[in-house]
Amino acid sequence: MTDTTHDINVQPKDVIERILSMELVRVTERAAVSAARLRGHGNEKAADQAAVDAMRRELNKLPIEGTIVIGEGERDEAPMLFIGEKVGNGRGPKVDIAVDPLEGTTLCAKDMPGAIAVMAMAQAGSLLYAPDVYMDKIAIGPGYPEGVVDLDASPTDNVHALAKAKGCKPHELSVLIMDRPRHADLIAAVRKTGASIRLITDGDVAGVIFTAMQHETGIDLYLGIGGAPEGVLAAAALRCVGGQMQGRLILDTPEKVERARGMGVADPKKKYGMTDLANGDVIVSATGVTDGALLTGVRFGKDVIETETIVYRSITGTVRKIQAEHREFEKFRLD
Ligand code: VTB
Ligand code: MG
Ligand code: MG
Repeated sequence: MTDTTHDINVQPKDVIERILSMELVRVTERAAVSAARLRGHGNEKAADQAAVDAMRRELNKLPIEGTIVIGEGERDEAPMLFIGEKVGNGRGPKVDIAVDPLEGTTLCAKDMPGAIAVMAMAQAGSLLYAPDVYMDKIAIGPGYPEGVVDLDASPTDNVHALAKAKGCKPHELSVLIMDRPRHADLIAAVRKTGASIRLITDGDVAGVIFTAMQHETGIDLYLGIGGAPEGVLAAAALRCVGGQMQGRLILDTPEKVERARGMGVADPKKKYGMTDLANGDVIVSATGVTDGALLTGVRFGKDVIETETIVYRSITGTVRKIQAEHREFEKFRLD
């Protein structure tokens, strides 16, 4: 590969074939179309299963020796592309793969905004190998001094520090938080600063990415606890566009600590920076299932299926939106 790099931390030998970007687009397109057929049918599991099956089938066509390092887990009893599963045809580079075939199963089942099919790929050993537990996260978009916010600072301090760095008042900032009872104290603390809060019911991969699209979304800061797989996927995307993110696994039972240890997590309290979560040359692809601020959902026409996909590549910082019209429907059949 001879691509110039905008990321000085990545060595040429660690660059993965850029042609794989297009292959990832195909994978998330097909997962999204399969899930979207079950959009609005009130059945999370069926939609998730359809996305998983389509994603696995497409992944296994790729010229890679892939390992799923971030997959579905026991937490939501999802039908899994499980952690450790080998994917690809085995004739290509060794890569780590993080997937969420249907990020926002409830959003899809209820046809609410923001369901996506998403995956990331990087050279083997580059993505955090973590169990499907919760993760405490903080994220901001590009353009701020390193360390301006910190996972271990109070929400109050973070809001004030960010406002100062942006040159505005706290009440001019907008913070995105998942609407959960576990965030009652966090929400109260942020409200006290005067900042605005956008609550989302689900979908914090996009929620984190929104901080890097401030001019479109209005979101300055992401705070709170969501899934760890979603944390790694979001970090991978944020790596490509700049921004800052930190995360900490929530290993609140001895059993979770053990599980994480088995996957190489020596320090259960470790605070992960963005490159601890996703390192090296990362490619991320996401296709809209339902309409959302990041992506338009799948459209089923009489003779055409339309999809919208965003694909990120860290080594060059290139972001592409790919609008596709599919006229061969056979490729979406799952049998
Ligand atoms: C989180 C979040 C995801 O599901 O995993 C959430 O990261 C589940 O959290 O974006 P709860 O157990 O609190 O419902 C999503 O919202 C969608 O997968
Ligand atoms: Mg999922
Ligand atoms: Mg998810």
